[in-house]
Amino acid sequence: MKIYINGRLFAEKDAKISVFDHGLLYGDGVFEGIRTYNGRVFMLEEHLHRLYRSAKAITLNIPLEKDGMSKAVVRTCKANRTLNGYVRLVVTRGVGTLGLNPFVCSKPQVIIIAANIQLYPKKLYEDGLKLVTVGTLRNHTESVSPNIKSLNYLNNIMAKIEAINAGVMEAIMLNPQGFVAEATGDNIFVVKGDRLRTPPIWAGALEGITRNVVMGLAAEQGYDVREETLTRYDLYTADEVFLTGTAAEIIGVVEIDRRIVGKGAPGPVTRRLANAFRALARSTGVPIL
Ligand code: PXG
Repeated sequence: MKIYINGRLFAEKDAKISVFDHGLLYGDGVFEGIRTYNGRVFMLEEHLHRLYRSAKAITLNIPLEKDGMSKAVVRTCKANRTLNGYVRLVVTRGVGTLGLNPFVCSKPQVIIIAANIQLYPKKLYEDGLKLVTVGTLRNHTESVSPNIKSLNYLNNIMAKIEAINAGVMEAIMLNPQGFVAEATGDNIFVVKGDRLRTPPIWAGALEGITRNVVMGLAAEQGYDVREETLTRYDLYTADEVFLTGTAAEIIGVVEIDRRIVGKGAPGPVTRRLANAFRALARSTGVPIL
């Protein structure tokens, strides 16, 4: 595998970053996870917009314009023939001292890894996911905004640990007001009849790119799609619940806190949207070759 670091492609064994990089020392940096389908980078522009917004929010100056970054992503995918894969784009604060001050760091490091991913097992999509709501709250918007896709994912990792300890794979995180925010690396949707609801951004959800695509597809298909504050009660009493994210795409939820969701299998709305999403993903994006 060839890894991009600051404009150069390195063999995997030579792709190295300093132990004084604040990305490592403090989780000081931002990232994106992007998919390639059928030789195209899916929603690249949207991912880059979010990356630059995250960077701006933490006063990190990315040493490349968006256009240059777009070319770097495509170049890395091409070098690895990542035609159906996963791209991790990371920008760290760079090399600094053993102190928090980010302004002493030399210059941000840009890292791009293009991998041929292992998808979630097919069975998970057929059977659906079991979830629990956990005690770890999503970050308060004025602590670290959930809209910053930062390299510090401890908030989400703590929630994931709780879920795994409870015997399921994924957690639902609530915000400090007790409303549903999102899963640890996915957004959440609730279906009731022909109504689709997802928590608003202010409630602690990352503005997921898959979320936005799914909201558009669902509206096109005639569903009444809206952002709405959701409580655990809304989840327990939904016809269907599903998660959306770059890695998972769309995945049905069949159990939450030991309550069976709907009929206990991924429902028809979930399946219909998942099919529409896959069709779109296969046919759009920035070409790699
Ligand atoms: N919420 C959080 C906290 C996320 O990190 C999403 C929602 C979904 O957003 P997108 O834009 O992907 O629809 C994310 C995205 C990984 C991985 O390797 C995580 C994400 C994306 C890609 C890979 O765990 N998180």
